[in-house]
Amino acid sequence: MSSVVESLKAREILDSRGRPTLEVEMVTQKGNRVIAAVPSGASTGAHEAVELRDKDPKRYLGLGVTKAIENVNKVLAPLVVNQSLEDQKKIDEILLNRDGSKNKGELGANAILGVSLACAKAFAADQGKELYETVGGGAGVTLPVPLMNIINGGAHANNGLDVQEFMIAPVCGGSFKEALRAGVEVFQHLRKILDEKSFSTAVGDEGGFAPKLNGNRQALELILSAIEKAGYKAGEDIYLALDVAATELYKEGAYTWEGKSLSAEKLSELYKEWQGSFPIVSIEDGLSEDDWEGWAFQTQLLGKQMQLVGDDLFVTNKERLKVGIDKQIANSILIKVNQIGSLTETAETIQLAQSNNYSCVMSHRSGETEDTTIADLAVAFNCGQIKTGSLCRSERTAKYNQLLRIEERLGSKAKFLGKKTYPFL
Ligand code: 2PG
Ligand code: MG
Repeated sequence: MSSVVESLKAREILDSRGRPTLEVEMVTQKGNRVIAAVPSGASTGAHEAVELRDKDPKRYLGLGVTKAIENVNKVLAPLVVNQSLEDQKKIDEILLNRDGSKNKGELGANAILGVSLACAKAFAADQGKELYETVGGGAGVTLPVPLMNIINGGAHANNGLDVQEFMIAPVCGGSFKEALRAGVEVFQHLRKILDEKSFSTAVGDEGGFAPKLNGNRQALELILSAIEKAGYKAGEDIYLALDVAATELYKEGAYTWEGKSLSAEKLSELYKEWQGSFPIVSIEDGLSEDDWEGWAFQTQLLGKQMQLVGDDLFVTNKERLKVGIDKQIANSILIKVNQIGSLTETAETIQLAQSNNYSCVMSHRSGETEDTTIADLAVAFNCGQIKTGSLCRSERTAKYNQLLRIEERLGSKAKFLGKKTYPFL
């Protein structure tokens, strides 16, 4: 019996911030039932696909998603029921054509993505396989280096830190499982250190600690102490990574940084100086989403010695990535399924990046659910890196736990590239 959609429906559920999002439940003619939930960002890029919200102040402070749900149930479901699940590209084409807009503003990227991912999951279920085994032709064997966000700032906390995410990248241990353990040990030591210094150990949106510190540099120093206390070597076993999310700091041609106004050049030079003191291997959104000139300068200055990741800059969008490749801007792209809004387009962007030697970092959103799809996608597309938050809060650890299962299932086929992920090291 071939794999065909029997029925689907969307419903309103809650994300990890207690805001509504939607999930799509799909049943196949073979009788398999799957659910795909859609994540949601806080520091969203202006060029992301549209997340459709009701804007009805009487429900969930305007954040309800009943319109998007109606679009799934009344508009998309009739087009998808009875479709074969063998050809994801064709299904996504049907969804995109029905929307017809450039930014999915007609039906909502949340509506379209929910259906797109549910189809992929339903197909895997019908094959009796895991998602990572069917997406990308089943070629996925690479377990990602996890970029773990252990101190939260920016739009994800209210501690006044400019940098949104202070991450560790454990490359040690020879497997994802051992790298995960190293990360957890550092996280637990960081908790102790913060506690001893009478800093808050409460966590931000992505599960990293959110203490009120003297400045961005102190966050890096505390993390280095935690790495040492945990018995690892910074710059050998574990590297540091940042998501500055600088779009949030940008106003009228300058960046507000620790109370001062800095140019793109000055901010880039500061990152270079930091790299002299800290083993920073990757900086995401070091500059703002439309500051192409600044990005060109930064890439010239730093692009040979570290990973420069475009998040708000590229928004998982093939067209924007093409511009970046042509102008030689950045050397890496963050991949967020809901920034672009369908699985096929996500796959195309990854392919474009990989064939132009841009690394890919599969990523969660700050508003997540228990859905673990991105863990499978990271492996399926051999991204080599994943960013899925800290080592607490189940919506974050769920993805790590899924990667443990995948690594175990892959057995001797599993690859963990560790330090080789960063060829410039
Ligand atoms: C980011 C993300 C995820 P948000 O900026 O990279 O960490 O945050 O989902 O709030 O955009
Ligand atoms: Mg980001």
